Amino acid sequence: MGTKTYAKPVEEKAAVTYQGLSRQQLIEAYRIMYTSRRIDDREILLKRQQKIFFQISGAGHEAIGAAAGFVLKPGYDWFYAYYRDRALALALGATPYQMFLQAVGAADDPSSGGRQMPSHWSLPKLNLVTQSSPTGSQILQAVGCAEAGRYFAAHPDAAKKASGDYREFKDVHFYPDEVTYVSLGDGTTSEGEFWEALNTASNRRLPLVFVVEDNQYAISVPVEVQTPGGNISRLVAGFPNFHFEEIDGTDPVETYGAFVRSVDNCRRGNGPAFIHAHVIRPYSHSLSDDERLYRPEAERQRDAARDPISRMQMFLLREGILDEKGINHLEKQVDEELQAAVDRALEADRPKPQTVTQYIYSPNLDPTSASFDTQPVFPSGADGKKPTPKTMADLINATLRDEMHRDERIVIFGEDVADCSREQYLQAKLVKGKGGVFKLTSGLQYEFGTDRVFNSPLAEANIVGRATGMATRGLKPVVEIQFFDYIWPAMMQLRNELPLIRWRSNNGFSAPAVIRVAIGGYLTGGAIYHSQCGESIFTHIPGLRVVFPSNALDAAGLLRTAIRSDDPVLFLEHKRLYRETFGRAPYPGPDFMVPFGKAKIVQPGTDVSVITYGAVVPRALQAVQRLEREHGVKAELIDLRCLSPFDWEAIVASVSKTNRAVVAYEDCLSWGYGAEIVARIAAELFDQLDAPVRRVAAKDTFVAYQPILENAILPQVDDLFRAIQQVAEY
Ligand SMILES: Cc1ncc(C[n+]2csc(CCOP(=O)(O)OP(=O)(O)O)c2C)c(N)n1
Ligand SMILES: [Mg+2]
Repeated sequence: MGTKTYAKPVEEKAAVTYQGLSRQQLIEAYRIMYTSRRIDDREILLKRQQKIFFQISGAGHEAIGAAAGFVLKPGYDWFYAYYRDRALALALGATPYQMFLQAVGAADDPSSGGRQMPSHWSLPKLNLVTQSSPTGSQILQAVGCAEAGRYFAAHPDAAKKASGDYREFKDVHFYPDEVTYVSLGDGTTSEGEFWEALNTASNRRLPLVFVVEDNQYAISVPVEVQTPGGNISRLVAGFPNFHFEEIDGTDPVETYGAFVRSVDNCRRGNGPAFIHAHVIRPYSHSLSDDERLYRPEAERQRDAARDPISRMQMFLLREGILDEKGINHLEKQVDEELQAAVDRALEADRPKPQTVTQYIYSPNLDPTSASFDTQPVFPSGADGKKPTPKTMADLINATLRDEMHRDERIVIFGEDVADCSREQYLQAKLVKGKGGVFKLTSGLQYEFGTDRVFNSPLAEANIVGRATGMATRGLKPVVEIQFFDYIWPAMMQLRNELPLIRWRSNNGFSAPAVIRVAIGGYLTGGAIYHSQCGESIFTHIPGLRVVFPSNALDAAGLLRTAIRSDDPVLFLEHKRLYRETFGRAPYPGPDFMVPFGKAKIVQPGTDVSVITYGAVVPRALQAVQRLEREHGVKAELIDLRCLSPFDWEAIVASVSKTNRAVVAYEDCLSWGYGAEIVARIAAELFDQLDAPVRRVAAKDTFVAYQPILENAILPQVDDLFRAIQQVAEY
């Protein structure tokens, strides 16, 4: 281990340091490592006694945490630490008691209030950011976190508090030379998001330390199955701008040296670092795994010989840093502390069942409230004439522009959203710039600069993962997914990360980012992969607000609400409506907002309620107008505008009046968004109904290219007309 000074007499050794670590620090390192291991042992016992419900250990990985803890600063640097980083959490300041509180699922578990498994760290004061269980989903968020620190350093005013929106509840702190730590296992390097993160860290030279804790196994799968050639260092060596280290991660002294060099490199702004630490996994993967099923005894013995706890103990003895008595004393102290912590945790209050819905959304800012309900202020037109109506695309662009002026925390990125990544072309006025495939972000990079509006790599998880990390730090990313059809690579982030940050950390962290997505069909030629809907997949996710405007004015008002809100929002923009004549409006001014969860009565009526949203709204309007003309049926047309939350009260009011309902949507009929509305109507308004509730939606197939097929698949005016008529006349 470390510098070989053991031949020297004891007196001389007092002054000797070990790669810069003092003898006192080495004792401290041992205390942390031993504590970490003993917590695992205690938890294993507790699990066997059925006093806790899950256990995963940091055994074999302790030296990394102890070493990193001497180099990185809690509350200053940022930490995305995976489940084997118990020693790191201790080194940063987490207490054994806090860990046992999580293990028993106590109300006062500071990481999650009993919501997450043990070893899923979240301690806001330490900048230890809430972790989840999917392997690898932390890495892109760490990239976003590092980017946020850099952004605030360049835009310090953006960090200031402001009232009237999410900023009131989102304190920002940053340091110009801060570093973000992210760790993962050898198996996790197989996840695509790992490579997407390397890409951006490298390209942007981010102050980010990747730590791969290579224990040779991902549950039962050995490293050579994950990593061609068996060594991740060799594979990543080609990434530019990195500082690389490959070390024995069971040796705290060697590991410390690697961290000193890596972190120094990051703090100087040279770029990211990659520490590949070879460690061991002396216990099975978790208590649900028995490694003897796939690892022979001899291999396990080889690992055991490298156990960092016993090696460190031997090292301290050999170096004369602690004698046997000293070691025994330290261990006894730790064991007593742990016993007391376990006893207290077992007695601690458990969470109350009625708290389960707390912190799904911001407890501070309610986007359905009256403060988000403001009146439009239209410009006066030239020569006293009415102002020119603008398209939905125009108004979204104008809203983004005004909000960017108002709030310097807003950054915009995505595929093709910049005017021109080679900004010298823009500066020399050689090109006009692109600004999005639908031009929704046109001119924004030109006006606000490349650090506020920029292109991402062609990688959707990259976009959403980074946005999540940025939003956790207090930025307001308003990112774009170019086509809904391609949102799926980001699904892990959208289903398991962004909307869960607040709930799973028991309000310790939040990530109110806005994801704008171009959605929908009726494009004549859009075909399978440029026409998809699928909003119900996202309204099924608690914690995510889902908005789907049908016209320019609502789009402007709802987008502003989305941006100022304290919750993550999926903002669905129908491509067919971007430039439609239907629903154009003059710009409603820089403070116009539409609250979430408030439907709009597009046309009042008494005979049947038609509940819909998005591009079906103009089609349903045609149908109900024709129905009135030809049959004298007065249908009430309701545009939900916001899908989660949705305006149940408006539906109740309407159906109580008409006693009949049709629910229409563009997506496939079965399991679609309308199913929930119809179920609620059936359950709660049964007594009011004079006819069965009908759904009108797409056929349960894919959207085809040939317009004859597309028309047959997507719901048309005629389909709506017939269904509404039948229900009205039932
Ligand atoms: C995305 C995802 N797939 C599968 C799992 C189940 N799982 C949990 S840990 C693990 C192995 C991780 O191995 P590695 O990255 O080497 O970390 P180690 O546990 O060895 O430290 C697997 C497959 C998961 N949590 N997340
Ligand atoms: Mg592993």
